[in-house]
Amino acid sequence: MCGSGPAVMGIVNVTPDSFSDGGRFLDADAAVAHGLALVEAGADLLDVGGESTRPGATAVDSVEERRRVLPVVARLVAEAGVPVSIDTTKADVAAAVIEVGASIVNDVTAGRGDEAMLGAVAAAGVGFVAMHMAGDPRSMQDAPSYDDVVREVGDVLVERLDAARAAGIDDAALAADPGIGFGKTVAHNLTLLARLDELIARVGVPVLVGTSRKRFLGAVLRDTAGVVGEPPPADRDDGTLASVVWALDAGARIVRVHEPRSAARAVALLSVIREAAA
Ligand code: PMM
Repeated sequence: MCGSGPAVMGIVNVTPDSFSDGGRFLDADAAVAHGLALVEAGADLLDVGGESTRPGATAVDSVEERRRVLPVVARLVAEAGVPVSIDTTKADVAAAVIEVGASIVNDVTAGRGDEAMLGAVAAAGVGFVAMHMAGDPRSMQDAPSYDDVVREVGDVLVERLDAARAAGIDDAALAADPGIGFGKTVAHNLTLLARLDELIARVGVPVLVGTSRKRFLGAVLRDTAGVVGEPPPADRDDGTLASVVWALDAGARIVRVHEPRSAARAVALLSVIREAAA
């Protein structure tokens, strides 16, 4: 699914309740304009979502989810000039959106949420991002617990990638994602980032990392580096950038962000530094 260098995935949430940008792009025109602005700012691909996965979010039925995302994906496929991914856990939503041109399915349940998902992706021959989540968005932050978070997240990802291959998805179409913030404490998220190189070596497919504006950044920044209190999501882009640079340096192939300009510049700069080092 990946080209030669790392790619920046811009986030387009067509939802009333996403943690960072909920309600801002619920209208299709606003969502399309936002997607185009993300590409202008440096996004190499776009990820469109119609159901919030934030902790405690309520589920959306597939009729409403399709109503939100279909017109936005169709127009972005026509106008944005970059691949468009659909962030969904439902096979019928994925199939409908693939019909209008989406070329990647990003599933936060890695195919566990809908037993028809892997078959639908295989039949369409599109890319598939398998993300790790412990539990579901309603319960995942209740009391996350692991003996060794990197090993256990790796075990699940390896199992889901095997299931995807068994369903007929091409190896070259796969990516894996540790699911930062999905059933993890602040310490679990930091450990996953600290040992990202180990996880990347283990899963053997390109790895996508999504830290953008997430709560663990607010928690880490609270009362450090001159920050008093926990900065809200909109004030976490500098923390996001630090984590993006770390993830890229560890070998992440896709970073999923709300603000692609600084991430795209970090990709370019890291590539020049690597060339100078070679
Ligand atoms: N995070 C969110 C939603 N979808 N998909 C992948 N693959 N990885 C993530 O980390 C991820 C995701 C939550 O963030 P948002 O509500 O701002 O989209």
